[in-house]
Amino acid sequence: MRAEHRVISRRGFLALSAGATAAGLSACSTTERPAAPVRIGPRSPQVAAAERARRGANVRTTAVKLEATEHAVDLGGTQVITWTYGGELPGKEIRVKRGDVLKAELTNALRRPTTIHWHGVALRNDMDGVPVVTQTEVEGGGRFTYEFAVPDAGTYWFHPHVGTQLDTGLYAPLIVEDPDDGYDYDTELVVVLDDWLDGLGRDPDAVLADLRTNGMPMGHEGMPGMGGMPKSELLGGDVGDVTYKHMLANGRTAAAPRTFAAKPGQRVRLRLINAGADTAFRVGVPGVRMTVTHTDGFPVVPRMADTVLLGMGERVDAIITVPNTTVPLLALAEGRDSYAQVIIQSGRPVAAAASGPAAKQLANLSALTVGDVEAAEPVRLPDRTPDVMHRLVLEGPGEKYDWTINGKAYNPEDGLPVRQGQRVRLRFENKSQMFHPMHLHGHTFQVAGRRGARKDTVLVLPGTAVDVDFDADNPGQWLTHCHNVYHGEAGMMTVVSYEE
Ligand SMILES: [Cu+2]
Repeated sequence: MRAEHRVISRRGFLALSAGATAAGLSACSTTERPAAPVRIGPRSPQVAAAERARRGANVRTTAVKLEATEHAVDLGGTQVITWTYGGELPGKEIRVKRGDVLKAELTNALRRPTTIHWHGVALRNDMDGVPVVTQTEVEGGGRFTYEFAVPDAGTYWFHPHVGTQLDTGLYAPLIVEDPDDGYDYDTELVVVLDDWLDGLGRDPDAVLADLRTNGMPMGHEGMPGMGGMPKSELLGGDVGDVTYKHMLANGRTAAAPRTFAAKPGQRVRLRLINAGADTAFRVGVPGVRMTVTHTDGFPVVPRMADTVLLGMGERVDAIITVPNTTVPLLALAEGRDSYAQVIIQSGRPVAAAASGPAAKQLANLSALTVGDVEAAEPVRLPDRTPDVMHRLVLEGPGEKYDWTINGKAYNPEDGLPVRQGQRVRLRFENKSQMFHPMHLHGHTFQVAGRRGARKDTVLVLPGTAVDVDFDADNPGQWLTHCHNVYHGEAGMMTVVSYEE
């Protein structure tokens, strides 16, 4: 059966790398076989047609230039050399309006290949930034222009999809405004959260190599007292695989945070983005309740919350009313006894170090998770029985830190076949002892169950299964994977493959 799905479309699916081609083409070189399904590749007419349908008559184009470049950045008293977009950490925010075309010209000034993935955006497949599957990598010194219509408003972000580059400084927010969204707020605060190790004696590639060489001795095999990673009740098991020196909010450590000037009574729309590689964050403002309005860019039935939990890749929008004293917005690295912060200054200045006790208290408050929220009525998927269901059994870590889906490590030639027009259900079944934030490219699914939230990244806790439904309305080849960059690189990725 599987061989039938290994066929490479003659209609322009990208040439695979030499090793992959040998395996893939041998399967379709036998002409006697019955006609095998043909993949709808990134350069197919179906992808072009979907893009035409997204573009209005007088569409506005926003043009930006992005340079991926090695640069020194100041984490707040700690200087590191890392990889950045334009020398800034996070990279400069891109802001467009719903329906705009974004034209982003990437110059790769790194000595290594890279790409950009536009996380969460239902964009044309050939601009999705996945090596082999949607484009060839942009070599060091090379350029690539990403150009696509942005159909949905919301809080998005972008990052590379090559190796462990996500765990460097290559990330930035992409905010898509909807002028008519009707939300009541005065100002916005975009907060990008990150776990940081690069430039402090370890780089992400070395961390992955170490995990691969030595396996995963810590925590996962249930060896309490062996110096393993801590566990979190909220995450249902291990909190991560990697220890980090710093947690960052908008590029700064908790000891030297950024300050956001606000006035008492102002309503602030928080746009929270977890750009971490291995860390879930629990976010809140002590003494101030939040009204959660969006998950992964899409509106939800508003919910009050003390804190919200964000897995890697997830975003939450929430509105707060600024109190008349200066307060920190705290992002606790879930289960790790460390945090990042942004100071919301509406009164007298307060020392950054003063947040410590508040962080401890915040950890004891309730946390809102995606299971608790419902999609807002206008974005609910119509009731429909799925036409196709794919199970994705998530397992790991193997002896050499292998993380697998259905027993296999990532191979871009394998795929979960779907057809345009189908209602598709993915069932993520986590049989490991660590949570996996499972991300689907190019679509915003609905967490199944009663009116579940629309999302593109969903936390799947150990020993649980999560069903997500989406309408197959964006043809192409789309990665679905764990947004723990180490799990993804160690195999926990596969392709949702539109076929003719
Ligand atoms: Cu994972």
